[in-house]
Amino acid sequence: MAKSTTFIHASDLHLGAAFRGVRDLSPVWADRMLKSIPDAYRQFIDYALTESIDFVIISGDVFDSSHPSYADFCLFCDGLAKLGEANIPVYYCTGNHDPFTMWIHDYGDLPDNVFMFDPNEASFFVFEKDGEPLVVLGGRSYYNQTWPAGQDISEGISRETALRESPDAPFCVGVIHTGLDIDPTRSPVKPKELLKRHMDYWACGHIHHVELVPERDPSIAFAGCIQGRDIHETGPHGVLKVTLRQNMPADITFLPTAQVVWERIEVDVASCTTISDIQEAITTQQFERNADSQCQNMLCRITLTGATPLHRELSTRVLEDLRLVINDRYPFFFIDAIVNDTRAQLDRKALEKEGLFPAVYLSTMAHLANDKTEGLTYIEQQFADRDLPVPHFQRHFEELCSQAETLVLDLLNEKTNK
Ligand SMILES: [Mn+2]
Repeated sequence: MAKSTTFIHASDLHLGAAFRGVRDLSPVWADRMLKSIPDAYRQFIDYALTESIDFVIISGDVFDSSHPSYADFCLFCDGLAKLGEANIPVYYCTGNHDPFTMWIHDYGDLPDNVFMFDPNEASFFVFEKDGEPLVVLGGRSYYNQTWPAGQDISEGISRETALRESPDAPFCVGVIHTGLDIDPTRSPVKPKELLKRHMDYWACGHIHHVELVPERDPSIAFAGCIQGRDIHETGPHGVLKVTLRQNMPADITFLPTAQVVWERIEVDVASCTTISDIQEAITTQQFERNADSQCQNMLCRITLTGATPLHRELSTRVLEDLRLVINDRYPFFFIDAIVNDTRAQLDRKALEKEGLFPAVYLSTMAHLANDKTEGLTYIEQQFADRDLPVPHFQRHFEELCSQAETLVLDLLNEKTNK
């Protein structure tokens, strides 16, 4: 009979992460954020207890700091002990945020059901079910906060080495904390190299969103963090429930754990004629986005876009009032900032017809945007003349030209309207 195994792959719990910045805006939401990581962790443990799994993998960065608080250590251990009572083993590697040297000796031992991979070399554990070996897990922990350049964290972990531990085990799983080829600063590994090792699944940590490689029939997976910590970690966050069956692709299901979801929302206000229309447009978009997010609490940053006659009305004061009014109305949503990226409505045809300065400016810009090489050379020369490093703007050249044109026309327009 074909064998199978089901486990939960979690990573990047970041217990103890501080939510700096939110407290200045709202103590209520700062408290909600502080509770969000412990609650996301409890949700992950609940899944592990209720989803009929064989074991749990945690691929590093359990703690946000290399010196976690004793309270966070106890929180971690309480969850692990619950898994222990249910006979669920946990296979765990440390990451760059919670390296092996820093906390392991100070606070006490982890419960007996927890197996930590060695930071000095590849190490292996065998998971047995009904008295027979089912999975060999091979992994390596971070020893320090940095991984030595030129050393391969996955070295020595392959189907071949894993099966030396237990030749009859049908499944082999790797556990590492790595930037893969996405973040070359953290123990990078080429995906091609990992795929050559013929493991059934690589449970990876470090990238804070779900990433499956290759996209079809993935055997390398990042579970992402369990709770987004700031506006750079938008969207749902959770853990992966993975089922491996012999000669079948891995079956991977996302289980949400985030208690608050961060979102960036662009709201096109071109059709709004009053500030209260804008308020309604923002609220509509908030509800639409929330419907997809599998999480009630949503912290969002709004960017207003589009050409609108209200462009000049949207002062910092008005935007702040708008933010406070909307935040007061819906207790489950919070806007941390409203960014004004709208532009004035300009009648380009009329400007060109007038033949005054704006017309000359528009034709110069059209010429510049058409000849990318000349434009780039000119801009690079301007940076060089000022001894400034040249930023990587080549790919965004057209976008920058359009933004520059809008900005200048806006400024001209403001001057003439004063
Ligand atoms: Mn991390």
